[in-house]
Amino acid sequence: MKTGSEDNLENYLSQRRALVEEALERLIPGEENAPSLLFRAMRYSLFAGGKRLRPILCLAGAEAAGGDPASVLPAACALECIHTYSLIHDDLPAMDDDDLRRGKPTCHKVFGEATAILAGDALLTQAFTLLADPRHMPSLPPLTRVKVIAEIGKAAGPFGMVGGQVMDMAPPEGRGEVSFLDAMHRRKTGAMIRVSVVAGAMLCGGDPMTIKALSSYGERIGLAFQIADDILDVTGDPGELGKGTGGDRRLGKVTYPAVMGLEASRRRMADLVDGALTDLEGLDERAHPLRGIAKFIMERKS
Ligand code: GRG
Repeated sequence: MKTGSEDNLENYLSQRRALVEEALERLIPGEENAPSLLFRAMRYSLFAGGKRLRPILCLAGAEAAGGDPASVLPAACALECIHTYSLIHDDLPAMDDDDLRRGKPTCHKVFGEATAILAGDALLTQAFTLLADPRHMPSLPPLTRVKVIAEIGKAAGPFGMVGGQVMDMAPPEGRGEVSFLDAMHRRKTGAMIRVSVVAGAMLCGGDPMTIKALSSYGERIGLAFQIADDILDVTGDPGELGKGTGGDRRLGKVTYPAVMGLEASRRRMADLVDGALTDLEGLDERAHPLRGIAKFIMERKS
């Protein structure tokens, strides 16, 4: 699928989103399962209307590596489950204490804290069931499956997102450096974005050069995504974002605009996106969606 123009990218994203929605609907257990409260809470947050960036990156990574995007849908859904778990936990009173997420009351506001914690736990574990169960992606070589599970576990866990979240809780005096922000966000936000692209390619037997290029691309757009997020918290429209703005400042968070100013943050983001596009230079037209997504990350409004 070509994504040369903005219209094409919009079409591409909405078609891919539809594929992901359909797969999530099919692969995530329904509310008829017991205990219904848990499945309701999991599905409430999962289907609250996210952009589905990580699963779409997984499909695009598969395509860039010459594979069939539809064949990696279970992994794409697993990535969205992990992401949704992280949002549920991040919104809890013990963390960011947010009332709105994806334009709706947060999970703990609707279901209570204990259920929200458990819904997050259940989404995380269900993600690894989706990845490991040989009924999903049945023709996948077992060693590839295990390697992908290990990569995703590393990105989600203490060496990735969870570690980054803990770094985010560090006292303010240690945090005012761009190098600290980069290190924290590479783990907190970037690791899951990077692994989404890489996992898609690995699952389709991508060659080492392609995986290396996609890994670097993913790392750069992961950081660009976070800078965009920080900028949107200052300049975004709460209606489009589906959550309030100015939260970073209220919580005393050290952000890119706070450390380097808005203009320098925008320049840094643009440089990262340029670098990500350079990473893709050796890949053919099957990497066009990834090129479009890199620009979308920089220009997004939500
Ligand atoms: C609780 C272990 C744990 C980790 C939380 C990802 C994360 C770590 C917290 C989210 C906090 C946050 C707002 C980070 C900024 C970047 C980010 C991940 C934004 C939300 O992701 P989107 O924009 O959300 O892809 P949608 O709703 O579109 O899926």
